[in-house]
Amino acid sequence: MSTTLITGGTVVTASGTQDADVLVEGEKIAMVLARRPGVEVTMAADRIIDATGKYVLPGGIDVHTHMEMPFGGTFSVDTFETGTRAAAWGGTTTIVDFAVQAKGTSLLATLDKWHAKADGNCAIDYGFHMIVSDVNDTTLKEMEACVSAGVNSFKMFMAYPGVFYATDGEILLAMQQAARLGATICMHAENGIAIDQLVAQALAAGRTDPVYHGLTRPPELEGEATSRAITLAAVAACPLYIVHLSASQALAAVAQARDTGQNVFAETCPQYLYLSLDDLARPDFEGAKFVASPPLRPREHQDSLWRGLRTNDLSVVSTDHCPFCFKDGKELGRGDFSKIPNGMPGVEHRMDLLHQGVVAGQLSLPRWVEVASTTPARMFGLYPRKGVIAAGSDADIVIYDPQATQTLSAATHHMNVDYSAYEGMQITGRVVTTLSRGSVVIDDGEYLGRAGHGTFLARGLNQYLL
Ligand code: DUC
Ligand code: ZN
Ligand code: ZN
Repeated sequence: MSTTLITGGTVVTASGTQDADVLVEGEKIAMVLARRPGVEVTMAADRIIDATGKYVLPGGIDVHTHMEMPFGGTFSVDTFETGTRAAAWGGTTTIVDFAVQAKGTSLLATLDKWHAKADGNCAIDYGFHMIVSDVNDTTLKEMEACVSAGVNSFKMFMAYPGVFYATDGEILLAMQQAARLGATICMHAENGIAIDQLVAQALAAGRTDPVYHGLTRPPELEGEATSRAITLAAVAACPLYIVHLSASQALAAVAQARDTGQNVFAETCPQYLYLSLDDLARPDFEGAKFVASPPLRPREHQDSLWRGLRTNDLSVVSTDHCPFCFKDGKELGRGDFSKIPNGMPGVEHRMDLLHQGVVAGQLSLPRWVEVASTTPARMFGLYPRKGVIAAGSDADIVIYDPQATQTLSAATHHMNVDYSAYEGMQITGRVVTTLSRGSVVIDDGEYLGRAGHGTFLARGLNQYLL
């Protein structure tokens, strides 16, 4: 069994920092040994990595990605191969992607299809959530088989009538079944019925630019849907996880539910922390690069999201990575914002953008690791195999240089998409080395991984349930 010793670094976990060396044996962490002044311990290993001056972190876990996702007649442009490679460049060592049930098809056939897309192609480990678009007796039964197959979280949509949308009654049925199974319902909480009316009104008035994507999906309709989802989850006694939360109204609803002790959790994404409606309003159709749902919000929402991350009303940061090229992708919506494919690239830059939050004083170092790795692992049943630097855990380890600087750009990123949402942004901090289950995937500007190294992760219970 090959051994690697990471020496001289500062191990950062959700519970604090420690000057410690980390010994890896095969795919697992064998030992974390604190360094004490005046005490010298020598250990032999096949490979020594000098992490002096660097952070040693548990690999990032991005629990919200869409590789090769069908959307509006097109597909998101990162494959499992290109998307997981880009993730590794940015220090993410696990993704949880969404299998998408098309209406009229079965959940289990959908799961097989997503396994076929990912199997043999991933550079890092991966799991799946299941998107339920069709609630009926068969799907409700199949949810149990999904849980047995390691997929114990189901996404539903209160948006996109006629596509993914589920009625309140259907949501209630799925929540009751999830409650029986100990599964979590992940909710896209926007009032799609009302939004569709606003979209029709805008288009009829000739308001076709990308900014109207944002203006026809007001934050109040995210707040309303979030409250409704929380109420339905309370009635069904079902764990609820609000995905891609963007609006302070939605956050207030989550905070209130959590104060009552309900099993309600929420994530936000870097785009809601750093970008705003002003980006959607960029001229010459450039705003299309920023079309995602929920939309980017007016800047004042950002402060409440950072605060929510500190108070744990927001407990996870994922990316909702769903990239469409500008050319031939976003351009499908020239002259009609409602035809712009919804989604933005981001899987590569989550750890860096959150580290920028540490630099700016928005998050502590342990909280950075907690929202980017440890809590996602616990929330989606991967802990302690993932999400921590401890003996017995998978050796998914990132060596991060907090002093390095970089400029984000499509010219240098590794995602398979022709633009960066953060073009020109200066970041302090950078991944130097990424290990996935003991294998070096990224080292000093070089990709050393391989498609097929990543394995499917059957996930267990949400570890936060009260
Ligand atoms: N919701 C997502 O989570 N991803 C892409 C599109 C959407 O609406
Ligand atoms: Zn969504
Ligand atoms: Zn998504």
